[in-house]
Amino acid sequence: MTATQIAWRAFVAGALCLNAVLACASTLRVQVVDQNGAPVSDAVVYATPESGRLPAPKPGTAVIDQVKRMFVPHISVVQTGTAVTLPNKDNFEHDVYSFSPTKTFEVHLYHNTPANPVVFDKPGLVLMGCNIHDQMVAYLLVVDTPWFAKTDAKGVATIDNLPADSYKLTTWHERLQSANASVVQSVSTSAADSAARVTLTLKPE
Ligand SMILES: [Cu+2]
Repeated sequence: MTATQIAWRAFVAGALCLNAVLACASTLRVQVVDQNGAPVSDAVVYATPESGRLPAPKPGTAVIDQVKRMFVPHISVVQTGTAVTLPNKDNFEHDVYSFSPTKTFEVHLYHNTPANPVVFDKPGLVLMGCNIHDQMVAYLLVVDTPWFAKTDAKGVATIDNLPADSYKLTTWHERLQSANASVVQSVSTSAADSAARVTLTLKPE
């Protein structure tokens, strides 16, 4: 985009804002890098309004598969209240459990898709495993905000439909110094799209 196009886009977005508050939402693009400046994939980024005012929750559903003795995806992020189904795509049984205080559960030895999803009703980190296959590990981050994303292979997380406001931007990655650690910084968004950069100090793989 040229400078003129950017200016025009900001102007149009600003004009829309005068007409309807909802039109003020924009996209926040977050670049996550490590201490060496390398892009970090599979980081979770979420934005919480500094005011603490969140929209009424609209919890949805999510899926974490088990494929070839692995959880897919390995990292997930959902809004508090989300019902997560845990289909077993292997032709042998898994026994999925978590001892995490955020959600303690066990889905006993099963094939196919369990009848009942697991509802994650508290925010926090959930570490899941399988009682049969010790190498199976998945992380699920449960967050109180609808504005979250995971970084792609280029270390970029894109949060869409983010109303213009001041936010606490929290970033989590499984290789931070402790599992419950996160990096928090402030970011202000406007009617135009905005960008942020987050640097994480990660343990070696
Ligand atoms: Cu298993």
